[in-house]
Amino acid sequence: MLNRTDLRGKVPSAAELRTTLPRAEIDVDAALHRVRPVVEAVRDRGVEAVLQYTEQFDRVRPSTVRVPAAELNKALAELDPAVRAALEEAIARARKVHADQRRADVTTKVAEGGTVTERWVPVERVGLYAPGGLAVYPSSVVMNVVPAQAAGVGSLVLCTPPQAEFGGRPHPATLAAAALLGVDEVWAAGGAQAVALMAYGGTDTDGGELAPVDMVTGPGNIYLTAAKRMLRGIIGIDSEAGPTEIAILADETADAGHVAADLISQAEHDTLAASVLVTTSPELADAVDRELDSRVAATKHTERVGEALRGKQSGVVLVSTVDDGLKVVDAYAAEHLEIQTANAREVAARVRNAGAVFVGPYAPVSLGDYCAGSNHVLPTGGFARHSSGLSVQSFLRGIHVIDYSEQALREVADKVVALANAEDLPAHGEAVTARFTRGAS
Ligand code: HSO
Ligand code: ZN
Repeated sequence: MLNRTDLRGKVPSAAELRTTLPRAEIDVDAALHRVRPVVEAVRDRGVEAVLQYTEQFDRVRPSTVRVPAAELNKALAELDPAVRAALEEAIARARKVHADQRRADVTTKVAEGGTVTERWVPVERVGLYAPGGLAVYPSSVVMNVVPAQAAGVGSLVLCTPPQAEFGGRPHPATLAAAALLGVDEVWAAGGAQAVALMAYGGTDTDGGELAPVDMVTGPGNIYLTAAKRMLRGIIGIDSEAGPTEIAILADETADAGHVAADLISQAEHDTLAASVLVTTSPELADAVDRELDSRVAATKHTERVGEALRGKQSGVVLVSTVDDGLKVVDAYAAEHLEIQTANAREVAARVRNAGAVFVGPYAPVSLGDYCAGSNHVLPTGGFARHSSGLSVQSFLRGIHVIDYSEQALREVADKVVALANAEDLPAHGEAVTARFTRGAS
C-alpha cells in the first residue's frame, strides 16, 4: 500500500535526500492571493468584514464575535465528565512540563562595574488559534494556552471558528477547554479573517471592543498560515504549521501492528498528512503493509486515511542500517519521529532534527498529542531543522539590560572608538569620548 523508496547501500547526501524523500508540496504563496483581500477587508471594515467572510466560508453568522462568558460556563457544565477528567489530566501534565521551561533572568558581569542582564519578559497580549474544520481541537487549546500562561502572558484571546450546528458558536468542547484553562475571552472567527481580526482588532456588533494582539500562535489550514505569513511584522507568529507528519524509524524488533496503527493515527488528520516509515527490515515493511490493508479498511476515517497514506508525501524508505536510517530521518526532520528499534533510547539520543521524538514501543505520537505533557504544536515541513515546537520560550522576549559604570566605560572606550572608526561611523566613537572630554556638557 505504501510507496517504497529503496536506499539500501546508497544513502544520498542530506541535500539530495531533502528532494528525494516523500513530502507534501504546500504552496503558501499561492494561498496569499486568496487571503490578501480578506485581510485587507478586515483591516478596513473590521467585524463587518469578518462576519461577511464567516457567512461565506463557515455558512453561519454569529450574533456577536465574542462568545458570552455564560456560554463558556455552560459548555463546561455540560461537558462529558470523562472528557473533562481527560482534559484536566492533559492540562496538569502539560503545566508540569511547561513550568520547568521557564528561564531565569541572568546577569553576566562582563568587567568590573559592567554587567549585561538578559531579562525575560512575556508578550503582553496573545491570540491563540484553535482550528475547527475536519476535527475539533480542544487539545490544541491546551497546547497553546498552557505555555502562554506559564510564560506569564497577561492577556489571552482564543479564536476558533463558529459552527453552524451550534448556532454560530464554536464547538462546545473547545469552549469547555477554554473555560477549564481560565481563558474567558473567546472569539468565534476562523481562518484568515480570524488572524486579521486578532492583528487589527475591531468593534463587536454589541459595541464591545476587540483589542488587537501582539502575537498569534496556533495551527490551521493553508489560508490561516498564509494570513499569518502576510501579517507577520504587525504581529509576531509561531512557526508556520503545515499538515501533520509522522516518521517512524524501525528495525526488525518493531511490532508491525503498532507501526501501522501509529501511521494511521496521524493520517487521520488530513488527506495531505504524511506517514513515513524508515526501516532496515523489508519483512517489517511487508508486515506493515498487510496490517495497513486491514486497519485502514476498519478505521472510521477510511477515505481520508487511505488518501493520505497513498499520497506522494507518505511511504516506506528502506535502509541498510539504523545509522543510515538516522541520516534519512535527520534529513527529513519530521514533526513527530518515533524510534522503534533495539536500544531505542540510545538511537533517539542521536537524533538531530525532529519536532518531537517518541522513544520505544510505549510512546506513540497520540500520547504526545494529548497526555504526555509535551507540546503538540510542532514544526512541520522540515522546519525542525531550524525551529522548535511551541514552548514557554515562544511567549517570552529576552531584553538585554546594559549597565556600565563610568570607570567600566572608560576602560573600553578606545576599543569602541577603534571599531567605530573602522566602520567609518566616527560619531559612534564621539558619543563615548564626549563623556571623558573636558568641558563636555
Ligand atoms: N497531531 C497533531 C495534534 C493533534 N492530534 C491534536 C490530535 N489532536 C499535530 O501535532
Ligand atoms: Zn494528532
